Amino acid sequence: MEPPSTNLSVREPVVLDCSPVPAGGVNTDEVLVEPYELPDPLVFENGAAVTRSNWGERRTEILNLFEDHVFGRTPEGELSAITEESETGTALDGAATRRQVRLTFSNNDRSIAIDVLIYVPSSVDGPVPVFLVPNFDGNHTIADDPDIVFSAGATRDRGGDAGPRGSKTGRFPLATILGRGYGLATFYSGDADPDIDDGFANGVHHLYYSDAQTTPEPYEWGTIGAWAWGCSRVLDHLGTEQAVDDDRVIVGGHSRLGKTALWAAAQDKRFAAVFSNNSGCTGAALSRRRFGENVAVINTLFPHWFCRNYRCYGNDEAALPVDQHQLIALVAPRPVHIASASEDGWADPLGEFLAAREASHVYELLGAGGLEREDFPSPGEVSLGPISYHLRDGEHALAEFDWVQYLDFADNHVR
Ligand code: GTR
Repeated sequence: MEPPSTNLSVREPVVLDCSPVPAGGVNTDEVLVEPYELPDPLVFENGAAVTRSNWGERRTEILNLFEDHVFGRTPEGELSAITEESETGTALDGAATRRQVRLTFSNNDRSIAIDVLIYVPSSVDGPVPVFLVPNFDGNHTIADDPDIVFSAGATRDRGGDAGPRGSKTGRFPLATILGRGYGLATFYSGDADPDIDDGFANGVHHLYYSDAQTTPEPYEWGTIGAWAWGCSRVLDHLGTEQAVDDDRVIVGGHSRLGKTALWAAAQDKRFAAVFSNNSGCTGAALSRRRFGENVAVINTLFPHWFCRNYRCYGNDEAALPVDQHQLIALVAPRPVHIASASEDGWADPLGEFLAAREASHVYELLGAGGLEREDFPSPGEVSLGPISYHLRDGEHALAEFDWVQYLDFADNHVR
């Protein structure tokens, strides 16, 4: 049997008709996980076998399924864009150069601005590899530094009070990252689209609406799609920064932004690698396990994150045409690091590990290796293969321990 044609220009809209189910129970007992069968990334939807030479077509097929049923399609086309420098200075007692730029995008009589905060180590000659890691709470929260421009978007999204400077320094151990010779770029995810179920009133969606459109179609992007789009726009900008090696940008994120990082790297092959920290449901964790947060729950709590079609799979994960090991596989053969925390049952650590293991089949087909262990690790154990995995001891968090593993991973696979 021949692989199907995957011509993007002739794709029909996909509009599912269902009554979304309300959030039901949540299982956190491994014994109660029911048997499931995963969709095989190495078999086309029409049953044809996937080979190394036709993986590109299967990749497109899987990507299209994630677009139409999970994250929504990201619109194509460039917006009118302006870049303004906000500030350049030194940071970390001279160990780093800090740059801040504002990217403004306009269309349909609307505009949005993404403030980008970039650090590069002063001690390194030449362009450096950079971690691009968006933040939840505003750029001013990642370090206690009065020169960081307050995120205006965070002020808007939090009723006028964007919170104190430096409240999230634990998630961004700058001295550790820069001391290892890497740069860090970050932006407030709400600059691309606020994390609020408000009918997409303030984000990038409006800029792409066609005539008279007022909301995304059921198969069009939600907020995670907008955050991933923001990652790609910041990558565009990093390509203009002389101190940055834009062939070695590792996109990463924690939790909802860990889901985003995987979706960004899946869509945009310019990202050299990705880390996804405690990303859980619709991130790295297998949906069919229904352990911890599940599809009905996530669509009830965060209806704006995904495309509307995804709501049809609440309590019906077996009907999903994809599962999350295939999201990881979309990154192949680029290096990917998945991480869990031992007390983070909501994100299903075992489901994250199993997805990484299942994605290995695609990496192996492409000759890239894969996850280098079969058994679920004990807390503190790290496996640094082309698909890396670690299980940190403790709660849902992005901690210094996690960063040290991501830096080792980058040393091994990106540098
Ligand atoms: C939780 C959500 C998770 C995860 C997390 C986070 O409330 O249920 O899917 O994304 O938030 O982003 O911190």
